Amino acid sequence: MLQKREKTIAGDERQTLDAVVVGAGAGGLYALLRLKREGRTVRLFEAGSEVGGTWYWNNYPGARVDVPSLEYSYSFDRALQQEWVWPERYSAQPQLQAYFSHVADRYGLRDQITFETKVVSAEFDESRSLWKVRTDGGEVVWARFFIVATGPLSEPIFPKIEGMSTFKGTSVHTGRWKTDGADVAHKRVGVIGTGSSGAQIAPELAKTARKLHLLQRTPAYSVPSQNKVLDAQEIAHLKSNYDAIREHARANRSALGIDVNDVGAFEVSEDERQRIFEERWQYGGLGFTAAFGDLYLDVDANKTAADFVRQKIREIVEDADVADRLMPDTLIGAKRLCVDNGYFQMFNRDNVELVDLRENPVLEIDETGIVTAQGHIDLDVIVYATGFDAFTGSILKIDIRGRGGKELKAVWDSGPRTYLGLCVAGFPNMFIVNGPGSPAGLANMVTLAETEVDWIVDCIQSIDRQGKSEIEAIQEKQDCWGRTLNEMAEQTIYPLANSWYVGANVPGKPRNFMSHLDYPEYVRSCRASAESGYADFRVE
Ligand code: NA7
Repeated sequence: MLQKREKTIAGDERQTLDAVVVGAGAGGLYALLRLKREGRTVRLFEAGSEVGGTWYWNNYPGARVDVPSLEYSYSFDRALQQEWVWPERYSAQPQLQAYFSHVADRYGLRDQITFETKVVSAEFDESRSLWKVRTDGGEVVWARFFIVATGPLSEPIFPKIEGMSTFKGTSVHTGRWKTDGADVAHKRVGVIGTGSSGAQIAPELAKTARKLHLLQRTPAYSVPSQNKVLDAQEIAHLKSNYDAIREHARANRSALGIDVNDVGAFEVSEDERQRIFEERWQYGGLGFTAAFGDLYLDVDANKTAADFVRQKIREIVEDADVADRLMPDTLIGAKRLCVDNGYFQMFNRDNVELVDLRENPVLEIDETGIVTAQGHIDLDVIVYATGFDAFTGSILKIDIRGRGGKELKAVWDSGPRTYLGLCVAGFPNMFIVNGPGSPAGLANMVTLAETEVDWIVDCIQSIDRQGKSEIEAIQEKQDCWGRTLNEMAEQTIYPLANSWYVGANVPGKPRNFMSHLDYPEYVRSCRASAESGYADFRVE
């Protein structure tokens, strides 16, 4: 599609693009690539100064993907798959960043990317069926399609603690390490948070810090990654089976090559159950909670896995009091399971101290550290590993206005509502990648990004072939999609935890389970929509 130039009422000439994409992470990059291949005019705006999204911002020590790298990578080009070498089973952030950078170079994507630029607003002009997109640099661009690929875990949240701003040392959020990073060698460090980020960064910082205090509000379940360097033979073997690896992954709810054991936890003897858990623990990674088919469905079954991990913590942590305080008492997996590289082992170091915030809450932060009920912790660095305003945070930072000037923020007042996780009623020609209502957060995010972007680009192509100008989600279909998501979630343990999956980590955020739980089923729904010629949408 050639770039159109038109005269505005005021007589100035302006460009109308086919699409504006926001975010140069896995989803945004692939959207740009696909649209370019279709000959579309596209611009991508990225707040950071490089591509990579999550893997650009989260460059804290110890940052590592928690699913195998061979799977957490694009599949659209077999040549790319074969060329690129993932040296470890679970890649560290620099390798992931290098991969996305390579993709941007290999497919010539950089010319269309404007870095260090945030999209601040996007408004749908109904009279012209165009999105008016404004950046923080004051630039205004018009586009037929507006593609939001800002990532479900990209808007960091900080706790509200009195005196935070008075701290004279270094304060840094794991999700903004890129810009605010800290050198902790020989320093006194406080890490707040025990989710995936806290469990990854703390053991790494503890290696060089003079003293590391880990401030824990809720004890976390964590399983070892059993990460390893892949040798040449292993890499060659995996690559020669790439198609089968992808196919196996795509058949799983998580779009990951996890072998799900369909047997129930109580269908086997106690000894057999322990053997299976041990085997999964030794193998490492998120497959631990796929040891039995009912761990996410049945609270008693879930407890068997939780008990196993609790026993492991007792075995690993030498100080019994510390082990007691590390003991999780919630459901395992209902909050995202941490995958670590020596998290519990870290507590055996002399320079590490666990601060249990349930018995010893934070009162305030002052110039020199953190004041808890039991006294003052002197610190040089405070690391906030306190998570993200998931799914909606980064989308709602943009002032998005759809039909009739309606704000997305207002439409999502009681929680995000989408159709297929891709579109929102009242917001024609807007698409979200890895957004709420899709399997984002629970499925392989790169595979999901490819699935969604392929759907979006095919949809755009189809609209043009049909000679139409707008596609918009239908309210009733969207309501039905929301009910389906809830029904799926209610059969599981997910809604029972105060996790980012339900928005409970952000004070005041309405509680909604925001993800779709079954990637293959999700793909079937998207495919059915496309095969019907988008009959489930309003296309005009
Ligand atoms: P998470 O998983 O949301 O973890 C955030 C952690 O921060 C968690 O342990 C929270 O405790 C803790 N937290 C949050 N606010 C506070 C306050 N006010 N005081 C003390 N502790 C607090 O974020 P991550 O960045 O670790 O991981 C996000 C995802 O990225 C992860 O799931 C992977 O998919 C990759 P809480 O449990 O709420 O008591």
